[in-house]
Amino acid sequence: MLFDILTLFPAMFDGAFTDSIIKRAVDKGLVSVDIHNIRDYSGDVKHQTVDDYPYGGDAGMLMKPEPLAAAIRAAKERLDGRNPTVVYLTPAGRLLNQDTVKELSAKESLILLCGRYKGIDQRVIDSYVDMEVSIGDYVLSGGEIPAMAVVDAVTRLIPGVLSNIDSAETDSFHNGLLSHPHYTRPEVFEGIKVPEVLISGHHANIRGWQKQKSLELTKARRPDLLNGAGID
Ligand code: 6GU
Repeated sequence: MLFDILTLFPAMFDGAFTDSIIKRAVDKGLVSVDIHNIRDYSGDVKHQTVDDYPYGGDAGMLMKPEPLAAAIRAAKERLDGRNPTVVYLTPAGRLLNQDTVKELSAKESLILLCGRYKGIDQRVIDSYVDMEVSIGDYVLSGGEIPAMAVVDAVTRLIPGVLSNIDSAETDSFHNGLLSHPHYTRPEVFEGIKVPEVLISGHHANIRGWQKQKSLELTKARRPDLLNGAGID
């Protein structure tokens, strides 16, 4: 998977992918992450202007269309033959969930467009963007943190990235449910004992307990997920 990230704040990505799993994926050549500054495509050599006032007189600034279009065209040239999908990170986008992450992980390459200010000119969305994605119902200052979330979540699903130890199988959402509670040593911590079944050595009972806890937790916290998991 090739990620090409277009942003006005490339420095925000410094250190973002030096975490063990993403770094290992990059080192193994399973993914590559390329960061580009949209300002480099402003064409306005003197001022490098990338924003302007909105028509209609709303408060705040918008990202101008020309630098964005030039930055996307350049990214498409870099990814020529790799069939890039252009994803614009915006609170107005489709809410990112594990199904969308799976869909994105099947692509050959992704161009992640990070917005700032009040957003971008609609014509860029209409002409250049394939998918709009939001990471939740709250407002962030820009698409950079959402782009990092997309890179992380998508990379984890690329074959060969996760070892058995960090297997996706015990992750929340893997089977559409939240993960059951987890325990490690010591057996008694601040007077609280690890559930007996987990130290019983009885694998069928352990699996049964985990499944039941996973269902209970999902029912209590995220009942909306149960329909998606085919359980009521
Ligand atoms: Cl993708 N962008 C911004 N600016 N805020 C968000 C978001 C995206 N997703 C949730 N909040």
